Amino acid sequence: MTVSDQQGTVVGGKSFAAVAINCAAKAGEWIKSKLGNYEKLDIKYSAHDLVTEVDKGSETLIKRLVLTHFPHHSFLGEEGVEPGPEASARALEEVSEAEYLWIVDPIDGTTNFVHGFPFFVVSIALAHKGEVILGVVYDPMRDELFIAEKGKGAYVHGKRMSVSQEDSLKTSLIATGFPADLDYALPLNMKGLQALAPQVRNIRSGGSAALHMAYVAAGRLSGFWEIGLNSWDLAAGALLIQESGGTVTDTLGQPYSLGVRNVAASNGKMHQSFLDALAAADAVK
Ligand code: 2AM
Ligand code: CA
Repeated sequence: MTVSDQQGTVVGGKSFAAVAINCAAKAGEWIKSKLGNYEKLDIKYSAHDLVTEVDKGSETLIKRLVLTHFPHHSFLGEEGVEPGPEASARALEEVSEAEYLWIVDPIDGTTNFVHGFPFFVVSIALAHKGEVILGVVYDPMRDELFIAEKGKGAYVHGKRMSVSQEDSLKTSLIATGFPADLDYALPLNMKGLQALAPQVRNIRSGGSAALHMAYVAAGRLSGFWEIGLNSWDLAAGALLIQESGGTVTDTLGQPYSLGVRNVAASNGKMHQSFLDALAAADAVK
């Protein structure tokens, strides 16, 4: 590793953060221009799991830009991996030795994109030896860019973010998702939903895990949980929350790592009640 690498920059080049912002902005603008205007829709895993040529194009754009700046870095993108949890785990395993790994969801919220529901983002994270050090989530419809660097805080519109203050379920606004996996993830998530709905202030489900995570970081949601997600849905958002003073674990309460699929993220203050309620409903695993 060169000295300049340790500082997060390359001689004559851009910082990791500058490249991530550039990628997210370019991909986001392009995606927005394609809203209601794409040609091909493919079914990946089931009719609940969609991909368009815009997902693939966005990933290619980001991958090319990242590798132009950092040719020796590794890249893990949603569209480069076969559907299903086993393939995801294998893909993560294959890059587990990477020193620098970019983890990219070219459109998080593809179903929304397909239907024209304006709640989708580009999510870009960089991990160093398995630990996320940079996270960018960009919402092109609202032109909101959420960014965090490890140890340096998290920002939206250039303003420091912090999580919300609710310290009980009954004052909390939480979010979840409805997973595409109908055998395992959806039924488990529904158990949690059934149990939590009467205990919290209310529940939202916007259809983008990465944007829900960004909203927890920004204090707009008290918490978010979902079963059966992938590393690219969570990596950037997890750092946003941690750097905003919140807590990210799996639904069993284990600390966040790239392999987490069942996530519980919150402002930290209601985290234990959140985990306890999910556990009491037998909705954690
Ligand atoms: P996507 O839009 O990138 O597919 C909504 O519940 C969340 O689940 C979204 O972040 C969505 O990401 C993700 N998701 C959709 N299908 C999935 C699948 N088959 N496995 C894991 N996550 C999925
Ligand atoms: Ca996704």
